[in-house]
Amino acid sequence: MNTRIPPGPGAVPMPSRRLFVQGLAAGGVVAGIAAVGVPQRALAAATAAPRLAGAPAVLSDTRIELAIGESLANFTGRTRPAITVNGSLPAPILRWREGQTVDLFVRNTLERHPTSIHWHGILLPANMDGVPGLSFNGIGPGETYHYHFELKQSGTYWYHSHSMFQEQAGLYGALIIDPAEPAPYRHDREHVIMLSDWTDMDPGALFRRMKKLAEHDNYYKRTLPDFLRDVKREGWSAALSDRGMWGRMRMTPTDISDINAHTYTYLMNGTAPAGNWTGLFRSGEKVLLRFINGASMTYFDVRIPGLKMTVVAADGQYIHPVSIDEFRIAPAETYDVLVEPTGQDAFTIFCQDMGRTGYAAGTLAVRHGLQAPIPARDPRPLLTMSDMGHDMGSGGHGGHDMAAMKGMEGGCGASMGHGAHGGGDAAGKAPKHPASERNNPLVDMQSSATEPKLDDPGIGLRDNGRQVLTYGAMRSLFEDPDGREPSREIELHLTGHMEKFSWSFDGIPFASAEPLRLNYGERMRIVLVNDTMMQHPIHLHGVWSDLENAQGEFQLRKHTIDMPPGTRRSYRVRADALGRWAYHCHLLYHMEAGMMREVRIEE
Ligand SMILES: *[C@@H]1O[C@H](CO)[C@@H](O)[C@H](O)[C@H]1NC(C)=O
Ligand SMILES: *[C@@H]1O[C@H](CO)[C@@H](O)[C@H](O)[C@H]1NC(C)=O
Ligand SMILES: *[C@@H]1O[C@H](CO)[C@@H](O)[C@H](O)[C@H]1NC(C)=O
Ligand SMILES: *[C@H]1O[C@H](CO)[C@@H](O)[C@H](O)[C@H]1NC(C)=O
Ligand SMILES: [Cu+2]
Repeated sequence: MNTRIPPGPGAVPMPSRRLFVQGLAAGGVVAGIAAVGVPQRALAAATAAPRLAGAPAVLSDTRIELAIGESLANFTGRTRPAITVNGSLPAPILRWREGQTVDLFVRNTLERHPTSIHWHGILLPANMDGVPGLSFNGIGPGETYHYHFELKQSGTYWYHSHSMFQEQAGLYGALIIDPAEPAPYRHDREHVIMLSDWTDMDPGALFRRMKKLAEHDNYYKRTLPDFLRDVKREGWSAALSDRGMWGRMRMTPTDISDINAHTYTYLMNGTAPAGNWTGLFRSGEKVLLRFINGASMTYFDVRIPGLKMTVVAADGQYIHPVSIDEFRIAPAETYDVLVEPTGQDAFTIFCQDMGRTGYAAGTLAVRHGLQAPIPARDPRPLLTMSDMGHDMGSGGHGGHDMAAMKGMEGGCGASMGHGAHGGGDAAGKAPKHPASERNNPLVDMQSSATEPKLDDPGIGLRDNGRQVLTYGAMRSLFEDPDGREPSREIELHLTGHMEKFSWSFDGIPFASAEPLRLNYGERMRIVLVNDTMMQHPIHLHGVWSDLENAQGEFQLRKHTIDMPPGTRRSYRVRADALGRWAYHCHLLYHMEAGMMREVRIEE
């Protein structure tokens, strides 16, 4: 039986969406709030206030004072509180040079709440990493924390708050480190392109809504008409069994992301689509675009119609150049791409969300005031049983996104035991689930597929006629910097319960989990198995995550490893940084819901 749902004609058409907020052309921070200000009065005053100049856009001193505070932002027509760095959203770009030592004095001017800054992907001492409770106690109101570290790397990174939901409220910025040695490519100019998601809601209230009604933003349930269309195409029995299975798995095929454009306005460099953020070029120039996904919950699919992109770095680290038309960027990832715009005065940088509910967009142009057409969003992708790691083992065909179902344990599996005899070698190994997952009320899914799927472009990007970046297509420009074979292996399962909006590793949420202990100096392997139906970008602080290929060889150095549904991926870690480090899903609300561990590197 074929359980694949073709993404094209079968996809649910986009209803007209009154809720999709394009944002305001001139949206952004409108006023700072003095620490002593009365919020109500400040809110009223903000309507008339001019847009603040904010901090200089790029800060390059090695001794910098940054003030974290509350500002008022108006991205949608409503004035809402935001958390900013020196009144700027995104926070100012920090730009330094490899080998420099920097001193940052971060002052908390918030009235009541502690804050923090984490330097994402930067190798530094544990007490400089900025995670309250692990690295330090956080920065209390009125306090200043002195960050002091040496820059031992180069590339495109970013920084953000690690306190509660402050990242969602605006506390994120780009961090660029110029290399000590010349880059392996040439470029004439560059732009930092920071993508993010903005909500008018109080981020804490949004989290509470997720706990209460996790499917709030996913009301594209398949309806009777869609079902009848399926029947026409596939026949009754296929359509029925497909629908029945989705019901038992408690997920509609259109559940791609937890929160989408019904809640979010997507921003490019702090600008809503209506504001068409513009980066300039001269025809024929080589332009380096440093893409950073600073969103709390949003995967973006990025393309520039009319331009090929050459990816030259991933997560700040050089790779062998790859020429593509489109890439998916997970929260916290960065990609550096080269483009050579020519023949047109303007090109649209189009970044649709993975669920195809909205987009961030901006323009590359020869001068301000130009715009190229904005493409239509792709059809809404539907998850396949294979995406869920629950293929029915139709055997034989299917290629990259087919993984045969093996005997399944646990809830959803029990209802689907149509005895599959996996599709031969492509079937992979049946995973062994940790005992803590069994009979665990916080775990509603277990997977049966165990493929790295490094060559799979991902849900909604397969066979779209464009060349799409995959992890499999990227190789670090250098050999394994450690060289040793891993001496041991830790397997962790990404687990969750959709309706409870409960997320964890191995079914154990952060609050009740023991730290993972690594021995100082060891080279070890982490194997992640995604037992949920969602995609999770997993970030280990303090050390690199050296992704392995399907043969277990070093392939790609990253700081954030994306884990699509239906994948098992492994990476090597050199435990060369003593101390307590955070290890978590970089979807902010998954982390807050418990998908986090402490990693302790000790002698
Ligand atoms: C938000 O900004 C828009 C456009 O600048 C303006 O028309 C609107 O009045 C502002 N809304 C509030 C509540 O300040
Ligand atoms: C945003 O884009 C503008 C225009 O290119 C630039 O001047 C500014 O530095 C950028 N700011 C941030 C925070 O990225
Ligand atoms: C940020 O704001 C603080 C407080 O107003 C100020 O002392 C500091 O110089 C500012 N930093 C920059 C880089 O402008
Ligand atoms: C954005 O595009 C509009 C319409 O083409 C134009 O009026 C506006 O000036 C553009 N903004 C910038 C920053 O180029
Ligand atoms: Cu997650």
